[in-house]
Amino acid sequence: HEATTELSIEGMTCASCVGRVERGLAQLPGVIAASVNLATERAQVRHLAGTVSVADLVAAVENAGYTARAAG
Ligand code: 9UX
Repeated sequence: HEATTELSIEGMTCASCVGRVERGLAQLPGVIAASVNLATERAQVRHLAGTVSVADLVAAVENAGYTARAAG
């Protein structure tokens, strides 16, 4: 089934940053959609349960050049 994971992201300063993070997350197998809010520095990731871990999502954001952690 589908699940949503929320991440807190640091380092984004413009709309292009948002696009980089969204594309980085969206290309992971199992991810259905990724939506980043620049103002709140949060990402909501919809994915198939069990296909991606928080660590996978964090790694994708870091590969795009930003810092992420599971949102509290
Ligand atoms: Mo523009 Mo966002 O260079 O890093 S993409 S600030």
